[in-house]
Amino acid sequence: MGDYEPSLPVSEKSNPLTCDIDRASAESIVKMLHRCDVQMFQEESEGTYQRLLSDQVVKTLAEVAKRAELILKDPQDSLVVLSGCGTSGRLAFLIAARFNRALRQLKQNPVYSYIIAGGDRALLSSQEAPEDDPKLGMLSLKKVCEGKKRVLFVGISCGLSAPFVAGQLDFCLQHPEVYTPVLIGFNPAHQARDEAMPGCTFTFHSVVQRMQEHANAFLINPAVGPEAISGSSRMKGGSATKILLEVVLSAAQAAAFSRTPVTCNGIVQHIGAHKRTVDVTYSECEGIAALVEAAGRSLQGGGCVCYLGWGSLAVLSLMDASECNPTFGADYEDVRGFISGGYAELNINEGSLTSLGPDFCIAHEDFLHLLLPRLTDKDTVLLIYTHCDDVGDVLKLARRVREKMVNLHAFYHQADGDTSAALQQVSIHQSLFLYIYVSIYRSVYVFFLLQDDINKLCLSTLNITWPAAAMPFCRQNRTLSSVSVPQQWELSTKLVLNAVSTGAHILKGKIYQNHMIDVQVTNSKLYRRATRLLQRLSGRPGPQCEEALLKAIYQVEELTGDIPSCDITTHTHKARSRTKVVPAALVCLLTGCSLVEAESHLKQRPIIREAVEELL
Ligand code: F1P
Repeated sequence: MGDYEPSLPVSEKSNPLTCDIDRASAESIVKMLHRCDVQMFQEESEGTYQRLLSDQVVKTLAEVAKRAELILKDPQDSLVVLSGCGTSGRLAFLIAARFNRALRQLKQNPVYSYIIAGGDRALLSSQEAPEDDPKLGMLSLKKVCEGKKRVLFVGISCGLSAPFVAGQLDFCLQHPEVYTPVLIGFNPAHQARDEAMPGCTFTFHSVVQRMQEHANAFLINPAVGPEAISGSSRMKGGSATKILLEVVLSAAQAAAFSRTPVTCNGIVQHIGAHKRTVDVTYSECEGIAALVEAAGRSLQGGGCVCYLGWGSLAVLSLMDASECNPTFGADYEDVRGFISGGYAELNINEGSLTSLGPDFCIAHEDFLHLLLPRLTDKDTVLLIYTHCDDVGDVLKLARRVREKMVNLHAFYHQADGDTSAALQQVSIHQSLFLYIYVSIYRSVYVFFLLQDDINKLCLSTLNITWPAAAMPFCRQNRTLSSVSVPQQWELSTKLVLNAVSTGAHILKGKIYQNHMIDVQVTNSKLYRRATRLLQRLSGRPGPQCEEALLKAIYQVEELTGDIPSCDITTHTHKARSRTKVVPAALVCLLTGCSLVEAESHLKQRPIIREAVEELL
């Protein structure tokens, strides 16, 4: 047990800063998350792994930005593809969409494409199994790149572990005349996963080694420290992915269209701006904690949490909600996201997915028809927007919600109100200046009036105020400035929503110390993590833990027939329809009881942390 952590990759280790997060108050949880997120920007010290700001990382970021710049300047038959699984794929979508939008505003053709394992439904729900399929990864890359002569491929796997991404990277390495592969992840290269993959002669580790030897392949793999909840790479892994992609692609766009060459210094500055975003966000610790508490109370009482968002912040809320199922074994109804404008606003490859069922109904209208009639004061509704969104529409929705329930909260981003500071930045003809000044003044005034009405309807309001510079010009800022306002808002929103959903599940008792006990065992990475967790908590040897896990997955008291000889894919497929497998296996290991007894023990004690603690 003692030596199990040193052998783990950074992304799977438990974080000493959060070892008692399961007993912390909402406010302490938020403070711990802040300390963990700050670790992303820690400098490299002797004997430690390279970090976000290490020279080598910054140099590689600059080199990749220059490759992207070449494509932007000569986009004919070229593509930049961003690809990943789970959160990594969702971020690939978010960033590709934003940078394509910026290109369209410049009257350029879009060059960015995204791939997510499991297709577009994985943007909104947990589809963990396709992540294990390297061939599927390779085929989906081939399809997206059909007919292209030059492709910059960015594969993202926070743990340097997803077979889907390994298959794509291997394909790129085999076709260097077309593909330049880039890998983003947050473990040192030697910690890349070295486990055989179905139908492959390579492992993730061997692909990384080949990339290291290849002059035309790039590895961006700073360590960002262990996650606050062990292995929850949606948190820091996701935030750091977002930062890295934005830093590279913003630098490339500025170099291609604003005659601002890519420099290491520019890259360092941009990363520093993201660090400030983290600090500004967590300076509102009390407001975030109020949301964590409200959401926690709802989940504890069997209620749900609904995010109602506008624009790209709504996309982040959809992402956060979709991650609660695999991360905490939550039901899809526990935390749900909705976006103003629905699929038309989301604009995904496969169009509307509403035909897949109610879990894929994501518009505010769907919320009003399907969910609101069922909501009570036990549930929490959170409005998520910025002062650039249609605040009148926010108010309308807030009123509809308040007719039904009181537990309504708001989270919005806004400038610090100093419009003149913003205007000083613009040098234009005076009458036009005056016109803009009056328009801005009027819109700011209207915003404050509407905002005041919204505040009165809400139990709590988290308002993050950002430096005024250029703020009122949000629409223009949705373009190419190196540290654009939407990037700040988005990162800030991601941090807050991750804190809300993680904190709420901690308060619900889903976490023991800083481990997710009720993790879904739906792919090979999660299967291995579950087995390790059982080993750690029970102190029993690995094979015994795996046996207990399999019994819980297959719901049998003895492993008979061909179960032990089946591969992990079969096990994880079976586990998709099962709940509480890891807690049940743990109870069996700790007490020696039967599976039926373990399940009844858990039924009587629905708070998993308490059920486990009682036995430890
Ligand atoms: C991909 C991923 C995570 C998800 C879960 C399963 O991880 O889908 O996004 O939260 O942990 O794995 P990675 O390939 O980016 O390491």
